[in-house]
Parts: sequence; structure tokens; C-alpha cells
Amino acid sequence: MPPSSDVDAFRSALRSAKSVIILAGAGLSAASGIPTYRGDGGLWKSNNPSELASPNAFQVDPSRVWQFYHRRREMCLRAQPNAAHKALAALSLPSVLSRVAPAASSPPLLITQNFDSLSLRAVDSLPPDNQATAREHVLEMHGSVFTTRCMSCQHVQRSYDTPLSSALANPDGHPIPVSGLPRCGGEGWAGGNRYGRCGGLLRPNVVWFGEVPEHMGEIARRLNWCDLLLVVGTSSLVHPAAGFARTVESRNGKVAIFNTERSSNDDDADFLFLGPCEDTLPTVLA
Ligand code: BJW
Ligand code: ZN
Repeated sequence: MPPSSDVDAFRSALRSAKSVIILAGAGLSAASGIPTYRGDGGLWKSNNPSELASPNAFQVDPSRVWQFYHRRREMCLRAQPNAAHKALAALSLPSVLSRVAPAASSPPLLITQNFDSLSLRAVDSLPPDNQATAREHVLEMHGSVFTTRCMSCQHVQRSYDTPLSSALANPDGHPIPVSGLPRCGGEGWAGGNRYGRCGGLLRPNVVWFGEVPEHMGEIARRLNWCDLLLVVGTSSLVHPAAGFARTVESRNGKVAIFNTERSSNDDDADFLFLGPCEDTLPTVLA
């Protein structure tokens, strides 16, 4: 049976779901001005990920990789959460959850492949009392451009300061000596604590091809119980996220896709809402 685009039928499925998961991809942030990876103007259309977004690239030329991530980090800093981020964040509010998904035992888990942290920043516009719970329900499975990991002590730290080293502010793109790249406990880290001061080279704490995504244990556990998965703005080409819909379907859960385009997996879904998710999500979750 082809997927349904019946909003009332979707709302009814959401009202009876006990465990809801949202899987998000780059399309969620497209309206915030962050380019996707594989569509028109996509990042991987003009950049080779193996030269810029791989452990080997970082080993060979950490300066070039840091300059690439510094530019994208600045873009993410300027971006603002859009209506879709906000509609998803609002699902953590008891007043919204009890109306939209009253059978759910907890707020939906938002698993985002995006590294822009816009889903976390959308939480900042919720009432202060609800923010901690809402943040707990966001998992950034491909890391964040706002976190770094020390290559020596493995310390992970989040910062919205910029630049993370003064050499990165230089716009001419000349190679930066490794000593001028962001260092553990170095400049950009106000109020250092007993961790994170070893001086080792920092790397962007994002998940590159061949690396294991974050939170996989919790994700696997939650997928087991999920009875409704919303797949928002992802091409579903990158594993393991590409397999989440199949996992939920194999346990008789329902799948709803929100995308501007059709894809080969749509036929197996229960619901399909074609259009920009910044329009469709706020509508169906209203
Ligand atoms: C809109 C919209 C709007 C636009 N509204 N919609 C062969 C077979 C199977 C697997 C492999 C294989 N060879 C290698 C692998 C593994 C590999 C993989 O999947 N490769 C494929 C390319 C084949 N995967 C990995 O290596 C992963 N690790 C792994 O598998 O470890 C093993 C393991 C797993 C689990 C347990 C134990 C071990 C790691 C993957 C890391 C991905 N990293 C990146 C870069 C992050 C940092 C950076 O940005 O620099 O993550 S790649 C890039 O792709 C980024 C994204 O998160 C990810 C997914 O992209 P996404 O979000 O789907 O974006 P697009 O552009 O593809 O799609 C956008 C969609 O939005 C489109 O559909 C549009 O239509 C839509 N859209 N506007 C709604 N307004
Ligand atoms: Zn360190």
C-alpha cells in the first residue's frame, strides 16, 4: 500500500503511540541556511569528504580540516533554529505532549544526524523549567561542530566561542602551524577546569565516515521499543541511521517521512508528507 498523506490519520497514530522517535537529517536545518550534503548546492557536491571530513584527512592536514570546520562553525553560529526545530522542541512541553501524543510515557527522542546543534538551541526558547528535560531528549549522533575532542586526553568540551584559536580568525586560508590550532585548555576555553588543560591538539568532535556514531547503545535500545518513527529531512543514504526505519518496521512500528523529495524507501513507509519540513511539521504537530 502506498504511504498515506492523511494528516488526521497521522495525528491519530501519534496520539496512540507509546514511544516516539524522530530521526533528523540536513533537511531539518535547510531553512536555517545550512546547506545539505547531497542535494543541489550540497556540501559533498563541491567538496570531497575523504579530503576534509575523515580521520585520515585530519592526520595529513589538520590545518586544512580545521579551516573547513571553522568556516562551517561560524555559519552554524549565525544560523537560527527554524519553525521545524521549534515544533520538535515543543514536543517536550507537558502541555503539548499531553495533547499531541498523550499515550507516550516520555517526550519523543530526537536523534539528529546534524552537527549544527540547532535542535539544542531551539530548546533555549522553551520555558526555563522545561529546558533540562528537553535537552535530555536530543541525541546528536554525528557529534556537534560546537564540541571538540582532545587527541591526547580525549576530553570532550562544548563551546560557542569563536574563534577557537586566534590563527583560525585569519581569513586568507594560509596553512596554520599545528601549534596555532585549537589546543586542549588553550585560548577559547574560558574557566578551564581540572580536565581539558593538557595542551593536546583538539579535533572537531564530529563523526566522520568509518567512525562509530555516538549514543549507539541508547539508540538501539530505544529503537526496540519505538512504535512511531518520524524521518525528517534525510536522504537515508548514510548508515547506520539509514537502517532505523527498517528496524522499526520489522518490530511492527509505523514510519512517517517528512521530505521535500521522494526516495526509494518511501514505499515501505506508512505516512509521507512531501514538502519543506518547516511547513509540514508545524502543521501536523499543531
Ligand atoms: C528537506 C528539506 C526541507 C532538503 N524539508 N526535507 C556500504 C554499505 C553500507 C554502509 C557503508 C558502506 N560503505 C561505508 C558504509 C558506512 C558509512 C556509510 O553509510 N556510507 C554510505 C555513504 C554508503 N557510514 C559510516 O561510516 C558511519 N559509521 C559507521 O557505519 O560505523 C560503523 C558502526 C555503526 C554502528 C555501530 C557500530 C559500528 C559514520 C557516518 C558519518 C557521517 N558523517 C557525516 C559528516 C558529519 C560531519 C560534517 O558535516 O562534516 O554526517 S556525512 C553527512 O551525511 C553528515 C550527515 O549527518 C550524513 C547524512 O546526511 P543527510 O542528513 O541525510 O543529508 P543529505 O544531504 O544526504 O539529505 C538531505 C535530505 O533533506 C534530502 O533527502 C532532501 O530532499 C531533504 N530536504 N530540504 C525537508 N526543507
Ligand atoms: Zn587534553
